[in-house]
Amino acid sequence: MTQTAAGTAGRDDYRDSGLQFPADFVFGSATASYQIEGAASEDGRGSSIWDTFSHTPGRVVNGDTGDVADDHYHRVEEDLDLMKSLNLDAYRFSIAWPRIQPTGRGPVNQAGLAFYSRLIDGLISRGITPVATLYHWDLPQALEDEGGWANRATAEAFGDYARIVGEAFGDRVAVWTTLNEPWCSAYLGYASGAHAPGRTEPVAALRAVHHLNLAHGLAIRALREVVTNDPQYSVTLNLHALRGEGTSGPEAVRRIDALANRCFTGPMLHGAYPADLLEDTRALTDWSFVEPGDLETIRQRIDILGINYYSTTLVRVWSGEGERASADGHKAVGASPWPGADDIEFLPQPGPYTEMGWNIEPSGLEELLTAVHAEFPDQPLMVTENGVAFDDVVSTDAGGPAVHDENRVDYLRRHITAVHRALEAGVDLRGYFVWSLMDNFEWGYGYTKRFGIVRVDYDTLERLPKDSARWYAELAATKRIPA
Ligand code: GCO
Repeated sequence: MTQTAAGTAGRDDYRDSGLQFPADFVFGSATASYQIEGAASEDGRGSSIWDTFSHTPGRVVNGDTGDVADDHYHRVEEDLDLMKSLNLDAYRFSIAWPRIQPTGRGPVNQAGLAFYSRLIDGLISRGITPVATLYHWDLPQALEDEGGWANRATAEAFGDYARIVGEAFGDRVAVWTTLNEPWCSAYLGYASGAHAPGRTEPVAALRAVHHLNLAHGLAIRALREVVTNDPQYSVTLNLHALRGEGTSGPEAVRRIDALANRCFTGPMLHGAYPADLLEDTRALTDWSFVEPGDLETIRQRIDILGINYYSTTLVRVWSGEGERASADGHKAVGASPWPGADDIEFLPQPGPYTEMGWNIEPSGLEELLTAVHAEFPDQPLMVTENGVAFDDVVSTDAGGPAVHDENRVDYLRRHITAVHRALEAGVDLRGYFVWSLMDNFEWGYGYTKRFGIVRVDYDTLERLPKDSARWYAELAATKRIPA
């Protein structure tokens, strides 16, 4: 996961067309429950940490909440038809734990199960493969009240929840993903406070790392016991594509690689936390919350490692002079998300930039995939998120309103070219999911950032496929990068 300083940047611009993907390569799109569903207090859904957080003044831009979001809960049939019209091979969605167990434990809310059952059946009947994520950040608030992910019992509750969902859908889901981006759950939720539950406790963040890892292992174990089809198991990580600056670059990369990447891949795929991670964080914790047997539980064979990629991260060790650079783009507002790494600088990177302020660097994706493949040669990979927020403009054409988002098409073309290059380099890569199917609630940024290939008008909730959606639909149908 560690990249060299210069990388392949500048080799060329990655703007290829006509590249052909294998016939069985999956092109899908991804969403998450809290970002699109709305219906936050309907049909017995319990409250999640994101309900609490978004309803707390000052936490989310404009005070936006997911109360209505894209109203997907009520428009699921229309959205399924939309997916079909975009020729998607697969759809990656997440299940809201508080819809299934309103307080995170105990009785099952049948109406919650019924909603996802309809969604899954609707996908299958349209020939779209269901890829279900068990946790995309909407922890039941009742579990946070007991300590949240800093608390071991949350991982155990997650195993029970996985079993319930596995019993309900374990005859139909093709790919199970335990967690989405546990890095964000742990570090943004418990260290920087930029995400729910908004805590700024570095030690709690490291405990959360471990309990999320444990939750992953417990969930796969529970699923394996109850499913009746032959699904693939996976987890999705936002592995950081790191680059080092100057002579301290390699040391800074090693430190952040341990906190960002190897703290998950270590226990999940090698069966141990990296020694240097334990050493680097020694002043904060002795990691005695890792109990005997945990590492065996966490290390489960997975069929797919999901990787989310948006941009690169440039680091060096702070010299101690002047102001410490903290241009850590990935949603890191608030306190530092990096426990024990206060001396690491996050440097501004060359543009162009997206509306999130993230640098656009397709070579980072190619390098990341190649590096992960080199470390885990037998592990099939999937890009489970990649995409871009831009300030879209609705133009009124003769044929009606349209969004001519050439910039998004360009971003997708360049990153899908990078994916193709990784494939050619021998990486065992099975698919690519664009983030996102439609504009949605972008966490701390509320509705101000539009990642969709389909526009959502937040007044009328109407869906309008952008030009990028048409481009992507052609790619999905032909498996060839359109001109
Ligand atoms: C993530 C999440 C998505 C985000 C997307 C854009 O990567 O943070 O999986 O929920 O919306 O990444 O920030």
